[in-house]
Amino acid sequence: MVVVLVGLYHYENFPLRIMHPLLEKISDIKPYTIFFKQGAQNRFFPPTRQELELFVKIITELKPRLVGFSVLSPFAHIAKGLTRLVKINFQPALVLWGGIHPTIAPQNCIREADVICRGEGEGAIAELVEALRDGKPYQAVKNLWVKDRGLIIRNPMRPLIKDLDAIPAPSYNNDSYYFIGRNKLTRDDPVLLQSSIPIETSRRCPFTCSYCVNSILKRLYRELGDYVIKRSVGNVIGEIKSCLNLAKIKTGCITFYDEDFVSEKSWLDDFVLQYRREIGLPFQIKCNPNHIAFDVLDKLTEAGLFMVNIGIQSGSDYIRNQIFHRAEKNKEIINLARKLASNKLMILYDLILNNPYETEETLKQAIALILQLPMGRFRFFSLNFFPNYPLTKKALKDGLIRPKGYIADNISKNIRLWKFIPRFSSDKKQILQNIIWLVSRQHILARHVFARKGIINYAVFGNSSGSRLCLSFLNFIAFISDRFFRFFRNKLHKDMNY
Ligand code: B12
Ligand code: SF4
Repeated sequence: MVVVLVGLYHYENFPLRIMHPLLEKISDIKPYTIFFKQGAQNRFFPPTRQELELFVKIITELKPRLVGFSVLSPFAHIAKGLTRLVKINFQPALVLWGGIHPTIAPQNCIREADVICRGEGEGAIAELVEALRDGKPYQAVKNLWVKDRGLIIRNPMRPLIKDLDAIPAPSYNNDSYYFIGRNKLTRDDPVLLQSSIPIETSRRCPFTCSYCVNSILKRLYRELGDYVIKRSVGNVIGEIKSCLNLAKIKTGCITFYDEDFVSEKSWLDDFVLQYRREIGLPFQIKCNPNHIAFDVLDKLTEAGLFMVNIGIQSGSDYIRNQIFHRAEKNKEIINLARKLASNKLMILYDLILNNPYETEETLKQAIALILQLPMGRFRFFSLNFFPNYPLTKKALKDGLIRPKGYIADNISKNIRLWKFIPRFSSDKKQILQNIIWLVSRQHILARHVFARKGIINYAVFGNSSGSRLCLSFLNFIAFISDRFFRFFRNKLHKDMNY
């Protein structure tokens, strides 16, 4: 029996790369995975006609009994379109949606698919395919919601996986993978040509930021087992080694995608020892500024840590603590960043803009914070409101977003929403955001020319007509430099035809 899994806009896709080898182990099941398009630096282009035709061609050739989509909220609209294509072109296929979007917004998703999976998918998909293969009923499989003769059967959730070592590691270079993108179909795994190997050593995160899925999952999974779990160090090292052994890999480093890499101290001690001895490649991690001890950082630096991604998210303690439900203060962020710089580590700062809760005052605090931070790269995210997140509920209650304005379909239709783009405007908040973009994006120029000469402080914090004029000048510079860089970037992406 053929099963086709479909991933959207991300070739790396851990969940499908784990589920695919898991399905391979089940007798008489032949899985294929279509990785449908790749996002490019926070930009997601709609599918082209050729790409949709390629998708249909694969589905009609493979004739699957089950097509399982992995769906994040921003791509629900794309999943809906592809589901329709499956239904039109190969009717016998049962369509299953799994992933974060069906987990947090099941009511919306069951309208589109025959079956949805809430929460972890490994156990549920294995039971579902076995039932389909044997012609047995699947209506009672835990974690699944099933449409059955006009009714929706909502099954309870199963316990969380206790032992991550017991499930397959993500698989690469598989003969049954298809990659659709840039109007072409390729069979060679593009992830193996990247300069970095993506690795995840754990699931989930102990925190509950109001704009993050953990705030929902922690509640949903309350009775179902340990929330944050880690693979054993040996298992992780084994995965890295097998990736390194794959012929095509031209890797220079490892990227650990864990939401909070440093969550377990004894695990880290063991990791440092084994990683240094057996792998030794430079690696990067993400961490919560409030959650990493300096001695841990020293050990990781010795083991090869070269870059740390920290979430600042706002320059205001009030927004960060009260609105985003994150505990750290500016003081702690500055201390951590200085420690990272003193360890000679590269820093990648994350900042969320276009947040309706920010005020002129809090945006000025962000500029003051950025000017105190050691040099680093910044990534800007435009705040998006995902279904049922605590921040979304609050913003709806506070009248800052409209019930129809934030839904996932709209998110995916508006590709620009993902990026913060400086706009020429006389609105003071927009101007201050443009200056934040200028100070951090063009960190070096801004630091060495504008900040050193006190121009930024004069423009942002002064109250004279001279400072207002200066602010307008910086606003103009931000706008022009964005247009300048965007012209070349767009040209590059157009040429690459994502
Ligand atoms: C790591 C990560 C990334 C990595 C991905 C690395 C990789 N190699 O896959 C990077 C940095 C590239 C990334 C990018 C993005 N991410 Co991200 N990311 C995560 C993170 C932290 C972990 C995801 C993960 O790998 N979990 C481990 C896997 C095994 O678990 P899982 O994905 O939940 O899958 C399980 C179940 O959901 C289910 N399942 C999943 N798919 C399917 C399919 C079927 C058929 C079935 C039955 C079950 C099933 O079974 C899986 C195994 O049990 C999550 C936060 C989180 N805790 O989910 C955010 C998260 C998924 N990201 C998010 C976002 C918004 C993005 C971006 C759009 C950000 C951007 N602006 O660019 C892009 C989109 C990329 C894309 N097209 O997928 C949001 C999605 C919000 C939402 N409501 O959908 C999340 C939830 C964070 C948040 N803000 O809440 N991300
Ligand atoms: S620290 Fe990061 S991963 Fe953890 S809840 Fe907050 S935003 Fe989500």
